[in-house]
Amino acid sequence: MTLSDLPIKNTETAIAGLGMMQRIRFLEEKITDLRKQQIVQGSVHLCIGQESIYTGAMQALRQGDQVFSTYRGHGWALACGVPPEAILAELLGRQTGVNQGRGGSAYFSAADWGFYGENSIVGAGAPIACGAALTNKLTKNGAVALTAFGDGAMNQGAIHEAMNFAAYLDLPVIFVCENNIYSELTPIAEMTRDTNLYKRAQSYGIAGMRIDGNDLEAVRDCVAEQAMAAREGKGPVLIEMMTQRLVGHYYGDMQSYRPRGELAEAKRNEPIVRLHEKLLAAGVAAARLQECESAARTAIEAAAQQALDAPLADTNTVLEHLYA
Ligand SMILES: Cc1ncc(C[n+]2csc(CCOP(=O)(O)OP(=O)(O)O)c2C)c(N)n1
Repeated sequence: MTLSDLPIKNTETAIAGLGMMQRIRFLEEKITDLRKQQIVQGSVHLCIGQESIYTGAMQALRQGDQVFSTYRGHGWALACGVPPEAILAELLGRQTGVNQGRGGSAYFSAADWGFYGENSIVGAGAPIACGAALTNKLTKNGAVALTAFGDGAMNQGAIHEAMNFAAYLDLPVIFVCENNIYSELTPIAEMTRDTNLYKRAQSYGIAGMRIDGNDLEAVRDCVAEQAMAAREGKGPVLIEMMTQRLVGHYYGDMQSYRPRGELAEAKRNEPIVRLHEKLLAAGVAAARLQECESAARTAIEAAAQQALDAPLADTNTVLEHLYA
């Protein structure tokens, strides 16, 4: 028996988690739809299939903690509490967007909700998270910084520098590697000799572990335990969360690099279906779960309408917030 086969521990928290995962899924599907119609423009990276990572981690963190994601960050933002209408308005270039349309899909931030931002430079969020964690340590504010990145990013110099720096100074950083087994279109197994990425933690003298990232409770429990350790001054940790994206690397990616059958297998293991089945097995009524799904769908539909009805960003303000 693995951790993922264990029965649900806390039904109400799991139902809340299911609702958040569904909101993320419907948000991403809505964005896909808007991108298809070219109402949303430009590059879009979706996190469909990886929702349990954001939801589980944010069920474990607390107010005041800081999150740094990659360009695949809509799910992190929503799980941090950023309102969906503000995320959608951002992607639609509306005045009501979290950054009034300046950030778009891949570069927005919402510090009021602890979401310190996306970053399209692979690996670049990790050193910035170290800066936040250094502040946390020096001011003794009790907060932890979580930085998330992909398996491909593990081969970036910035990640190495950040882990070494955080380890040496015992900084409260949770390094989350969302291992979806591809870096853009290249499998991780074709880029590195040992694909057990969590083992690299040992060389920095910090704890490292691999967990099932598609299991909401496994993610929540692991992040909760590691956040507590970090708050106690025990330093950083590397958590490798195994997952799969169920869509292309970016919108429009035909995924011809995937071996036959891989996607079908990934769909059988996807986090929303798995949690749904677990909750039914735990005796939760199907009608309750149906209500949960309908509420998520209605919330995202309403948010999209609100965002579409909002005025476009004011181009006269384009030079605001520039420092040079
Ligand atoms: C420094 C840098 N190098 C290359 C790129 C181009 N690039 C964009 S996404 C990506 C793949 C990253 O893969 P991974 O870290 O596994 O994250 P995932 O996209 O799977 O979430 C690459 C190489 C970039 N944006 N930044």
